[in-house]
Amino acid sequence: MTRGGASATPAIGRAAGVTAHGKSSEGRSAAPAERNPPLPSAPLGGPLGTHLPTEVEVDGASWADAGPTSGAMVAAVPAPSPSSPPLSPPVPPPAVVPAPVKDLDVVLTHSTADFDSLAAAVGLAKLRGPHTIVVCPGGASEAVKRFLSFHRQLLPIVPAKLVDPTRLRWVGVVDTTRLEGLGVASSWPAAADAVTVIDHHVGAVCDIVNPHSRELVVDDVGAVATLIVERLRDAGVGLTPTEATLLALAIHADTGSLTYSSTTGRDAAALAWLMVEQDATQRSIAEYSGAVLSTEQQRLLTVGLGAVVRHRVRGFTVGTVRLRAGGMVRGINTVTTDILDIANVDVLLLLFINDGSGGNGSRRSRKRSGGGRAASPTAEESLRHSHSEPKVSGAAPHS
Ligand SMILES: [Mn+2]
Repeated sequence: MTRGGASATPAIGRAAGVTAHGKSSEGRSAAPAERNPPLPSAPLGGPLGTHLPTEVEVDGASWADAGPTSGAMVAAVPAPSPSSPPLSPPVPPPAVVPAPVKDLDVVLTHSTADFDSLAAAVGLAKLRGPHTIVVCPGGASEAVKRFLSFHRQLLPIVPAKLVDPTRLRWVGVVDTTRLEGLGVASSWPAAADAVTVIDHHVGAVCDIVNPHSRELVVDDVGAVATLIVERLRDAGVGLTPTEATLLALAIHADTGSLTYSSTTGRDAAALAWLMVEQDATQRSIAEYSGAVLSTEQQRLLTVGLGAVVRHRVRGFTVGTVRLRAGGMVRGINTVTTDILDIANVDVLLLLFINDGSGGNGSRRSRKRSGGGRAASPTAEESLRHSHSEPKVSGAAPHS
């Protein structure tokens, strides 16, 4: 029997009821329960969720009619008279079944969480309820780390190592449909009772599965945060300024402040709602948004997005693009990652041609090519001195 998405909570409730029965029977009916032989253990042998329907069959109609509480059940069983044949024995409470406690609802970002993934995760957790936590299973981008250094305590973010996967009841995944994007948490969706995947990369194959229930939502909008904002708005959920700002940042980041060709009117409407109806802070948005790309990075990003050629290779969408500049460009890796994210391809091969006509000596420039966003000169300085991190600008996992 396949159980639907609503199975998790009822299953927990049923398990709790069974436990309550066992406890309450200690006083009045402990002795009869001991006299009666236990039922064959077959119906109880399966994992939680599979034994429950069988239990209903064993109990029969009179138990169902008696209601859920143990008191009602005890009262409903007529007292045996000496002449009557023995009743079918009251079913001893299966309180000894060590039902795993499934009480964790978790939303996952993808690895190296960007603003869109983090914001959508925070928003989806808000929709689910205050008990829901957010896990970034593979770290976060530099810009997101900067934002979190000030705002983490206001968001329900929990380190992955503190989560016990056996307790997962529901897992939400945002901004990716690929298991490989979930890093150390890639086994979590299958371990939960239900999974919800929400993404905006149309055409990507979803390999995130769950044996019980999977809800998959993929819609063609500029930012997945837009899909979450629409749900929050429709549900009448009010946001904190931090949440509203984060969601606005996500829409700014993934739509190039509503300029990329992937932008839709829904992105603009969602951003407007965050600014007008909620308390998104414009100053914070300006501080953390895509304005930190240098002019040259912005130019290459715009040119690159328009020049991506798509190829279908063994089920994957491979994008190729050639960019040319008159000298080395700082943070070309950031441009590459942005193109990969926004162009909706699984793999991106980017060829950057340095015409050499620029003023920068190539040796000196190469040393600097590990820099990220241009507006962080201190970070770039430290990169020059600390380590020369190899940058893979040709291919990166889909996110
Ligand atoms: Mn996105």
